[in-house]
Amino acid sequence: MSTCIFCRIVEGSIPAKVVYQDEDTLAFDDITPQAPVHTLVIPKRHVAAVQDLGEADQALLGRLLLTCRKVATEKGLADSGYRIVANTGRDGGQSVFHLHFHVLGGRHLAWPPG
Ligand code: DGP
Repeated sequence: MSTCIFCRIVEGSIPAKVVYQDEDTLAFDDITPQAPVHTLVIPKRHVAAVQDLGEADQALLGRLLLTCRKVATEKGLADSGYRIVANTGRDGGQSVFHLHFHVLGGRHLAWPPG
């Protein structure tokens, strides 16, 4: 069994509120939501962070962003807008080292981030 929390969600050994999935990507609601909509979009294959992606991952990256778009649309954010965030590494505030995009919306999101 994997030691990575998000790999375990992919395997189904940790429960999650799954919003969408396809062959390569999985979307599930964040356990500590920071906005009315807060969904995480991950690759099913383990990749630790954006920094670990390479040229061979172009199609996967496109698929991940299209899944973010699909989640945002299905959650009713298409007109109001939303934010996609990929915290990367220590200074980026990444706490789970399985690549994920946060899809946040349902309220006005301040800028710049802290
Ligand atoms: P980051 O700090 O960018 O690495 O974001 C990790 C996010 O993952 C954080 O918002 C909380 C969420 N999270 C951590 N563990 C779990 C879990 O077991 N289930 C779910 N649904 N979300 C989790």
